[in-house]
Amino acid sequence: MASSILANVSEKAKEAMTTEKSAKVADLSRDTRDIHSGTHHITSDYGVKQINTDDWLTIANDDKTGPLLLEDPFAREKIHRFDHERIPERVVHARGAGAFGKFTLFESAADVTSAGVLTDTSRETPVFLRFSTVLGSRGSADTVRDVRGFAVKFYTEEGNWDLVGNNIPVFFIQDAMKFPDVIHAGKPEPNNEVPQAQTAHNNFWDFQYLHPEATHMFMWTQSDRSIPRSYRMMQGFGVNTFTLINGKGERSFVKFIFTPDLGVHSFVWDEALKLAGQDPDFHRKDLWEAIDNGAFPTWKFGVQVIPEAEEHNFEFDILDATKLWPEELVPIRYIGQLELNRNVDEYFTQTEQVAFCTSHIVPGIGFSDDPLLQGRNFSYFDTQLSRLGINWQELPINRPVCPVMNHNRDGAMRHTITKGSVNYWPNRFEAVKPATVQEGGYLDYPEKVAGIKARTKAPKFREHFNQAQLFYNSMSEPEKHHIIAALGFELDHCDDPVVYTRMCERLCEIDLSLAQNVAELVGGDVPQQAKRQNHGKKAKGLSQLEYMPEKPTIATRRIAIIIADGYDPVAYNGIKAAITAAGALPFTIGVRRNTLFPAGESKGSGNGVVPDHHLEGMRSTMFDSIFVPGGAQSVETLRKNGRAVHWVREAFGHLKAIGAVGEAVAFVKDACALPGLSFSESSDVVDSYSVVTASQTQPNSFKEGIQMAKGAKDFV
Ligand code: HDD
Repeated sequence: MASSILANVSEKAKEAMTTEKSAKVADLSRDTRDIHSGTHHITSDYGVKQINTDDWLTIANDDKTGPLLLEDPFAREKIHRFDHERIPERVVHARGAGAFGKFTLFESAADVTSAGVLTDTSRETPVFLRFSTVLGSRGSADTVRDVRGFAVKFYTEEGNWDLVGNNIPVFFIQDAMKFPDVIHAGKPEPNNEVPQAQTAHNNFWDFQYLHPEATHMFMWTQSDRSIPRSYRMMQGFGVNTFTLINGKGERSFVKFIFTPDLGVHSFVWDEALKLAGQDPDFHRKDLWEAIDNGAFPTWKFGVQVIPEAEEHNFEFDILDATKLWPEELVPIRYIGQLELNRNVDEYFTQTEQVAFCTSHIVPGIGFSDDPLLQGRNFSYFDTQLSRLGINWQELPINRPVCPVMNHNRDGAMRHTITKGSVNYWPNRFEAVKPATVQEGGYLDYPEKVAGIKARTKAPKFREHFNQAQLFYNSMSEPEKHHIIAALGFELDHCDDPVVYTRMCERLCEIDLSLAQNVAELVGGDVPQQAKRQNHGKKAKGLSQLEYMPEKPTIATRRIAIIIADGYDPVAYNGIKAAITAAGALPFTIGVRRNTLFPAGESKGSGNGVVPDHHLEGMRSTMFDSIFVPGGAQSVETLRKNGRAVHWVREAFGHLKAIGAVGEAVAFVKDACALPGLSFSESSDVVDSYSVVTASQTQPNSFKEGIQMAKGAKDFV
């Protein structure tokens, strides 16, 4: 199968996965049983071997089946277990996918923190990362327009550090107390539970208008950031402002950032929409397959640091989660790398039961007075109580790799057996006592706090539009078009004129032409005047076009090669070799999945190829690019096949690279034929392919493959 084409890497990766056990993987093996190792018999949960797990004990007669007996403990146990398989899904971020990995540092941040995980460059800290969508329920689709969760559990030597972030650097609200409102407004409406995993409805946009503070974030969600091509190709942000404390006791404010080495890439909206139906597990599978193939995704880890004394030097409040810290003002210092290198063994016990708490920090890291973070610190522990119970931290995926010892006891499903005659401190034995700071104890930063008790925030929290403008101004032209189209789509799904009319007014506070374009589309009043002058400023790092990989690559991209009987074998083999050499994944898509024969060969010749899929089984949306080799008979068949024509047209509509040689060149041109359309000539395309695939290990193979394919005749 095509997915095993990274066979060499894959074997190495698999070996690494089995031999190189991180401290966490070794820890998990204590609780892991393998149904594939050794011979096992089915037993009941209380250990008795069973001889029949299909037939409930009954009173049988020769010609009659009798009533089932309630006395059957095996049948009852099986049904009881099944009835209780589900736990409450997460109230937000219910749908997700996770993987194990490691975190390493290439530069110590000892000048700003004493945290071992951020200062000890010899360490490899095991991590578990769970990606998620926010609004959909557990069975919803991966590719919907939504924020993506990026939650990292660092199993450090000093305890677990949970960094529970998103792929967007800001949030909808400033105060945690509004969280139930923003989520209720985004989730399905309460009367009919519609729509699923969508923000395209009245309530969501009603909320957005009524909360001007949400303006900056909704601009991000309407951008391409909320329809990522892959979890592997999006940034991760801690969002909230945390603090770092160094060995001298000095405190700084900090934001945490992960930037993917593969670059930041997105779908076009039409692809995302279709994929939600065609392959709802697209992102989950993409992550799984990449790791399984040894193409381990990596991110650079960075910090933005503001010394405590400079807290008030900015025109925005640095504790306001609806604001980012522009890189021009606070540069990102990249100090480490995160790599995912191991898939889970079991979804439920690992990805579903993993539980994060923003309040879980380690010495050297602290909170700030960010009012969103403070509320989050209460909420996460609380939600784990209802999802998993009070002993949730004992679950294998959640327990730390460092020793845990204290006087907490009991509770439902307690697992740990603690020996000894005391369970309180102080005790006459001096057993299990607090640590000193020198022994690694967590020291709370002695922050001076004074003020009037009131439900209010500092004045800078009241400005909501500067950064929404900054974001929009920083977009490239195509990104601006996408935002207009996205708002057009979302507000078109709102049938209450109050909602879409008001939203068009709100857009007028960002940019007049944005508001005009959207209002035209959705039927709002087209404004003639801006409600607020656009300041015209731009910032670095907001347009995702700035995040192209250092060396352009097509590695891990999925490329479909479409053929029928009579295909040109030289072109077919050439392009396949080229794609493989570049570390991308070729998938042969045939008119059928039974063997297809090259030009001049027929059944019985022993030659031919068994396609990975057939044209009806897949869609162009599932691939990053398509290629059609020549071969008169093959191309003729494809020309007459409506689905084949649709594949090419659709890929073209999604602006994908399409390659063709020989007879297929005319086919591709005809399939995409639109008035005024022109194609780049062959050599340009070969060159641009070579540029994007130049690889250190096999510098010429891709070119050679392409040349081979090109040798067949014309090339598009
Ligand atoms: Fe949250 C889950 C990210 C604000 C309350 N949140 C959750 C997850 C992510 C985030 C990635 C999924 C974790 C996992 O994979 O298990 N949340 C964020 C970010 C926020 C944010 C980046 C803004 C900076 N969240 C936020 C607020 C509250 C919550 C203000 C409540 C006051 N979040 C929760 C929760 C969840 C959760 C209800 C549901 C499941 C869970 O915690 O474990 O407690």
